[in-house]
Amino acid sequence: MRSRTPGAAYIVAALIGAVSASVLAVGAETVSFVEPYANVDNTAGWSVGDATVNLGVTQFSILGGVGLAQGERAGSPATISQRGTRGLGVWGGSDSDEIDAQSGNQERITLAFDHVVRVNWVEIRSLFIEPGQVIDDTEYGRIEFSKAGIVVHTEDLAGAESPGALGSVTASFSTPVSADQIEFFVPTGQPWSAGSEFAVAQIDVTLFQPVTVDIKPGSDPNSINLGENGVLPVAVLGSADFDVLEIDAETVALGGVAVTTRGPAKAPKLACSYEDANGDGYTDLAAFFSVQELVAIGALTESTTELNLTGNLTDGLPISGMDFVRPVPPQ
Ligand SMILES: [Ca+2]
Ligand SMILES: [Ca+2]
Ligand SMILES: [Ca+2]
Ligand SMILES: [Ca+2]
Repeated sequence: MRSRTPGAAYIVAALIGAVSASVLAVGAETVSFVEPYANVDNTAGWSVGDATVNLGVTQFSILGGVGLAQGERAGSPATISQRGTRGLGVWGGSDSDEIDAQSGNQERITLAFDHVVRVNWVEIRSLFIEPGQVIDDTEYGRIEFSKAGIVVHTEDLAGAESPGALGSVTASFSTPVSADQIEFFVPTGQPWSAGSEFAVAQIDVTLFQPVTVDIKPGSDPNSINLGENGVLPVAVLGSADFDVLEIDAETVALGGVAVTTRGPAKAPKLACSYEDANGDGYTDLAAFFSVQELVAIGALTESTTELNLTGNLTDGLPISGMDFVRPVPPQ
């Protein structure tokens, strides 16, 4: 077996159909809206140090286009502000450098992703202990995580530090939250709404699960006769850290070709099974693909050197892995 985990340039291309030059590390990614900035696609004109700037836009892209940061006030797009020591806010309102909800005009920063990601932790700043609040001296803020438009997790965060300090509050999750949207706001109609304002500092997300793929298990090199009318067996290997039962087999594809089917035409079943393909004691997903389907769409030609396997886990997080192949011309 020769396999390796994919570079993120590949996964970005596979997920959004774009050829991207972005280079993202595999695994968890921190997006930072405070200095030093990270995984923001364009920081031209951004704050230096403690200065507050009006970014002059209502949205911008992050993570090589996988995510979009959006500003909103009272349900309409609003210009985003940014401060090097605090992060994102919505320009205007009671505090131009933060998200607030004065006069019922609720401001909101939304981070929307084009697929489900796992959110590992979130940091917001400027939730201070501030004398003179309505119910007590604490500032509050809410974070809502949603998937396909349904809220799946809510975090209410309260102030922890005195004005003048950083006022940083981090929410981390023992089980990361699977979501495709994160919304930051101060809920209206709460006794503590007035005077509560905060900024979005950083998030840490996992964009996809790298998987180890073995094309033609037990064989290397992975020679494939381009005239072959049969199927190509491919194993996605399980491990102590990865249970292949988490994979939604319906979504698995190799080179863009879905798992082939078998059985009666009226009741076809996916050609896959769970077995220990490499004998290491961990269950693997064995899936079968039609060689001629791979040839027909041009995924497998005489010059192909590797094939990519994609799919989703049952929670929607994408998987990605690849293995090398050695095509043999039809004989
Ligand atoms: Ca504001
Ligand atoms: Ca504040
Ligand atoms: Ca092999
Ligand atoms: Ca195994």
